[in-house]
Amino acid sequence: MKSFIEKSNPCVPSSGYFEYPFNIMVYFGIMVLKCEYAVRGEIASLAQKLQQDLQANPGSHPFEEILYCDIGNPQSLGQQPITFFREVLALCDHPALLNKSETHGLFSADSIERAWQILDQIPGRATGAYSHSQGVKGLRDTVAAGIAARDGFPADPNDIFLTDGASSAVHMIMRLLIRSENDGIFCPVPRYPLYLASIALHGGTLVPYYLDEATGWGLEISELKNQLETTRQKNITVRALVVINPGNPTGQVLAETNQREIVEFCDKEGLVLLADEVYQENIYVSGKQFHSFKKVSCSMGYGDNDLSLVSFQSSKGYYGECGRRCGYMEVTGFGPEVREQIYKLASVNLCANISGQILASLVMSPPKAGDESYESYFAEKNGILQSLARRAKTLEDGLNKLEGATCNKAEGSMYLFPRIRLPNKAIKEAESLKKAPDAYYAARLLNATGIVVVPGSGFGQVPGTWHFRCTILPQEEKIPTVVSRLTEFHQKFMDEFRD
Ligand code: DCS
Repeated sequence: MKSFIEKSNPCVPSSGYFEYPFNIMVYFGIMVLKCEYAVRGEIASLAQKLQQDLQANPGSHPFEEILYCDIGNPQSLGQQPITFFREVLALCDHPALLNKSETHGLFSADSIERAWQILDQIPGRATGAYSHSQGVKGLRDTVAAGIAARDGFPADPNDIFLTDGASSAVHMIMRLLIRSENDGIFCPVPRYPLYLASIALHGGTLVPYYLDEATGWGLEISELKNQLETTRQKNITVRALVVINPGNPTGQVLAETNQREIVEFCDKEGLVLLADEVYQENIYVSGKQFHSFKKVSCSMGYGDNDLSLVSFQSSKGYYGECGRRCGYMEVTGFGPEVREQIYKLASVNLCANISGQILASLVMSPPKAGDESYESYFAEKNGILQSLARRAKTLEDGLNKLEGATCNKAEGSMYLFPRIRLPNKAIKEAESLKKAPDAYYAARLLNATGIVVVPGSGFGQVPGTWHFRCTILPQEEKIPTVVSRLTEFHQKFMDEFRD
């Protein structure tokens, strides 16, 4: 039987994109073909294959286990969920437990109380039913109250859209903003690949602005101005600016003064500010603090009609509930006609999953002083964050000791993004294999050590520079092994290709 692709009709007119085989173009949208997502790329597939090899044939590779440093997925590497979150989720999903006397010995009093509150907010107390497309109103009230408590400025539940992770919120906004390939979205380089993928899927143009590695991945307004001017000359209308704070893959935390400049720039140039703040609680260095763009713009006196701002939050955070697909976006500074269109887009998906919606409300309103869970909640949270800070430091120090490598601090988020200076011979070898040099390095590293990282080329980087992204997430006791295996591999690699 012929495959799906082989059955394609060769008579379909060409769209002018010659980089894809003609028969593939016939069946798949060009936006899909142009979409790339490096985090689940070639290296991830190789890791999966090696994992299967090790299971089927222990001893078949020079390492016993795969050390995943590629994806920001803390619970897949053994991080334990926050007890309070899970208790409330379990009780909401199985309310019959609330009427059992044993439950009071097993669950904390505040998780029982919170579960009742949440169930009362959900029509029919049914967590298996669709909700309002923007999310359950009572849960949005809680999220808005949490934002107001965080920022010291009011938040309106009608501005909150609960979503299946931050990704679906980002797609929704790209769909809204992009009308044609003449619409551009400013994105940092390097940046998390979701933005490249989503802009491609929606047929727009990614307009890069470069973060300055030499100043700890600084975001310079002069760079934004230059890139904006160049882009306008190409007849591209830049509609929005994406800022990822804390950064992925770069790990930097923006200073408030810098954020003020960014707000002013967006205001002056009429850009929508897309603030990706999914790592807002993952901060590891004293002297750095997270400030939401909502707070910064409010403190500058910007009112609702002065700046169009969308802020994204997610189930990632320090709690690492990635698979729960919880998220929200807070949408301010748009007129009612635009809001109506956003609501329409949300309705096309019917609603976000209810567990994720509940989790969003818990993340933004954790236990308070006096609640039974208060102390254990903070002990769990601080335990995770302190361990991540130690892991980040050990890895950063190890990476900075590699020949020719330099690595900025992970001030926040979950990643380090070291620059590696590869010998010319290694670059030539990679090119002869039609691979980006950092992808070649990452594949060699994986085959030799079982360590999985993501090549820098998937995030964008200054041409001619090479990097990789390494998460700080392997269990703390495994971090020394990651450092020692990486160090040994790197030295051998450099020696092999020394000019
Ligand atoms: N924004 C940033 C900066 C991210 O890092 C991620 C996920 C998302 C949005 C999407 O989050 P949701 O899970 O809420 O959709 N980060 C990916 C990464 O870099 N590794 O794992 C996932």
